[in-house]
Amino acid sequence: MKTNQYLNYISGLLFSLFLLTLAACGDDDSNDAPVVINQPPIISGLSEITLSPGFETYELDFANYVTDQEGEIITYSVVNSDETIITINLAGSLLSINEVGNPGSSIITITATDGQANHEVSENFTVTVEAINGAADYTGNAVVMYDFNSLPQGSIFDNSLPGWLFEGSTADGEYNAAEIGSIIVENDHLSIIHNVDSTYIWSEMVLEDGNQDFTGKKFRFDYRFYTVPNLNDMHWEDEIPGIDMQIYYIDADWGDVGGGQYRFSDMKLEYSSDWQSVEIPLSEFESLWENPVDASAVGIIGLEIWGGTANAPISFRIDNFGIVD
Ligand SMILES: [Ca+2]
Ligand SMILES: [Ca+2]
Repeated sequence: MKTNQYLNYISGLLFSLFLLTLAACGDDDSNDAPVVINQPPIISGLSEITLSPGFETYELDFANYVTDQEGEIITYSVVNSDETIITINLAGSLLSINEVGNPGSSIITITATDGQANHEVSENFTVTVEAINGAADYTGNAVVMYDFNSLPQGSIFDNSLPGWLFEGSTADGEYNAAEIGSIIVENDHLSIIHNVDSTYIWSEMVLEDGNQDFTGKKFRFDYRFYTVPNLNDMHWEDEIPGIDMQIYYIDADWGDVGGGQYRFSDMKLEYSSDWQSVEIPLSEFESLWENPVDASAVGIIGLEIWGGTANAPISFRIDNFGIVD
């Protein structure tokens, strides 16, 4: 080898070494042993969820929607935007969505991480709880029937219902509708929540045509989601404030003829996420304020609620309220 050839050979060798050094220092994946970068988890496939009333609990396993390149252990956290619509629990990757009882939408934000720095990824999805529909319209022969259809939504203290008279009071006799729990016209039925200490709601339906003969007929209504504290068959006007409700009927002059009352504590209603019907013959009612039980001249029918506290509210829905054959 001549000197020039030798020098060329050496410089070529050095240049090759230089290139190798460059390759080893860079991220160029042309290298035979590419450097693998740990990737954050990927969330995919989550979509909007629509739930019908009465779903109680809906479960979703995030493990089905989150992958990680390295298969590392993923930890999850969630945020729920509206706890008046749903509440949530997270156990590992399993999310439980719990019914509150109100219609509407809440946004859930899931965050997943594989534990590496800056590897938290988030995704939102919306959970919609559909509005609760009233009971099917009553198809029997009704002589007085309030189905609450086609009424404006909102509190009955703000929205007058035709023929209905509503009052509320605290135990000391002061009237303040805003403090008397709520009876809401909601999507063709009434939603009743009574959660204020020592108050009552008195609602009377004054029949347009005066006294009518309801002999042999029945009081009826549909109910759903009925929850109450222990009924104790006492009125707040008694010495100990009590918790109960009653339906009643009376003549237009409150005692000329007579009437009757029937307390919910005697109906022994069960909680139900479906609509249930109650029908009670007027002849089976008890005496109302010492008046004789008599349905031959009825001018007023009513629903009265007393009791319920913030911690133990009376809560239920009611529809198709009236007198039927
Ligand atoms: Ca990873
Ligand atoms: Ca209805």
